[in-house]
Amino acid sequence: MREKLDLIQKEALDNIEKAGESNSLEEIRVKYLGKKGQLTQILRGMGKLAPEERPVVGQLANQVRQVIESKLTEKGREIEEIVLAKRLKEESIDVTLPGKKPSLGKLHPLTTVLNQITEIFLGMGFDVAEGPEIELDYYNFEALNIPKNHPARDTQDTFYINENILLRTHTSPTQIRTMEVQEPPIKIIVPGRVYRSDAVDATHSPIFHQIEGLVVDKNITMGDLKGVLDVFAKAIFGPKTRTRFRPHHFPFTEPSAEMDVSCVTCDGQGCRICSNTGWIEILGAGMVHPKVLEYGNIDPNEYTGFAFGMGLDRIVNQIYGIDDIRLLYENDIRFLSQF
Ligand code: 2NM
Repeated sequence: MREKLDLIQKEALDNIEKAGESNSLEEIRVKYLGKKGQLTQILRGMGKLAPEERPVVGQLANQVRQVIESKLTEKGREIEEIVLAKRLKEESIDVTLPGKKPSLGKLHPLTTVLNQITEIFLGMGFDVAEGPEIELDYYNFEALNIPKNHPARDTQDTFYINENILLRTHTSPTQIRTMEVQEPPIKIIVPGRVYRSDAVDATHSPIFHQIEGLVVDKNITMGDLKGVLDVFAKAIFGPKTRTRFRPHHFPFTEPSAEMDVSCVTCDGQGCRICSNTGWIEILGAGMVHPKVLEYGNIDPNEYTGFAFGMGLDRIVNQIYGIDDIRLLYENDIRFLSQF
């Protein structure tokens, strides 16, 4: 029995010494000290021993148990330390390495300039109105006093969906819709996408962006029009900017005008951009035609109004010195990330 216990102890210590990880230590513990373990079996079998032998063998067996247990604990700590050291080595972080910079997104130049223009008009008390891009012929043409045979209605310019429905060619239909539902005073700008059946080149795109504006109240005059648009021009192009108004014709305004600003690039000295004139045409405007007010359910004997419209794309190109409208629509990140 003694020899058997000696053998168990020796074999157990041997196995513990060779154990590599805590998992196999647990196996060893079960094998010798567990419920069905070798040492436990011996203690159970003690009943068969002579009474005087029992305490001796019992003491010895307990000694063996203690030796195995303390060896298991010792080896367990050893393995823990090794595993920890290994982890610390593997997971060490070099805090002196440079960080990885996430690349930040940017606003498209069209969005940046639209935001600036919107802020300028909000500052003058305007609201922003928006409307559908798919419009009725009635709102896009009829209510704007564009007669049936007007060249602007030509299928060459307009994307028709059917006889009555089209892609809006300007944002003015939203002005009519606003007049229909809102009593004056009305003071809105209407930014948005518009569509014209143009071949793509450096200055044309079938989709482009407009900002139009409408002011209707009692006693609105051409002086209000000129004042608002001059303030706008100086705010967006810089305080030294000069403006001039030339007579023009639009079916929906009377009288009508175009506004030029002193060339942003040469400050009016004359350059390639302004074809040596010192001026850049920036928008169309005029006093809202009485018939158009009537289409909007507004009495032209009681109210007058002015309206204007400008192409956002051209203004963006002026500000950033871009000479090809296509660059605004190709979404080439190398181009866009410059702004
Ligand atoms: C322009 C030029 C002049 C304009 C007129 C209206 C409305 F609906 F009130 F009659 N909206 N926009 C207008 C006037 C637009 O764009 C070059």
